[in-house]
Amino acid sequence: MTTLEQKSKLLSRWLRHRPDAIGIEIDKRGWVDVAELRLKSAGAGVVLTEDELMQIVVENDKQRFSFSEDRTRIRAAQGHSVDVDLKLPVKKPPPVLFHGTLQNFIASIRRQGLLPGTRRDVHLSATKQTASEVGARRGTPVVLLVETFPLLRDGYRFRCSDNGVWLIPNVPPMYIQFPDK
Ligand code: HQG
Repeated sequence: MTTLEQKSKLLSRWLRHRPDAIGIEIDKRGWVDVAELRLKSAGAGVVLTEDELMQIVVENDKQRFSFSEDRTRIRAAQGHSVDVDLKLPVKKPPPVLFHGTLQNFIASIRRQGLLPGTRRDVHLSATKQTASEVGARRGTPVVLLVETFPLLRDGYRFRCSDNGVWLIPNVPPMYIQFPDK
């Protein structure tokens, strides 16, 4: 039996990284046809009823998924590694944003700045607490601080996903404040 949480994780994987795993098509804006998703998912042995899908979207702790207005399509709000452009509008960020990471990455981040890795963008959080939780997924978190005004002044643009994650293509080291220790 696949639990709802497992189904939600599979959905993250398919909609962000591996549509090919079940043969669904993601359009340029990240949307997948719900009927096709349900059909292909069932074909791969994971039955997603309409109610379950609705529950996954509505109750997801981070609001990771959105339906199109007519509910015929679904997409992940952020975090893609597949080549999509969600066409999120540019938005003015708060003065300070945070990035949660691990000590092991700090030397590299000091040299290269924040890079998106396999994803489309670097993810920044509006609160220190959220950044700390992002870092804590993998170990003891280290929270970096990013002042947004100097980045805006220098031509960088921010976007914000439907679920409140701040996105930027990269952040060079000179804009990052590292903890002292
Ligand atoms: C690190 C979760 C070395 C970066 C969260 C991070 C988030 C570098 C890791 C979302 C580096 C990439 C994304 C550099 C960045 N050298 N390491 N130059 N630049 N890094 O998972 O931001 O639960 O791709 O610090 O809530 O950790 O999946 O990114 O540690 O919003 O919905 O490279 O994933 O959302 O890791 O997390 P990730 P992230 P979900």
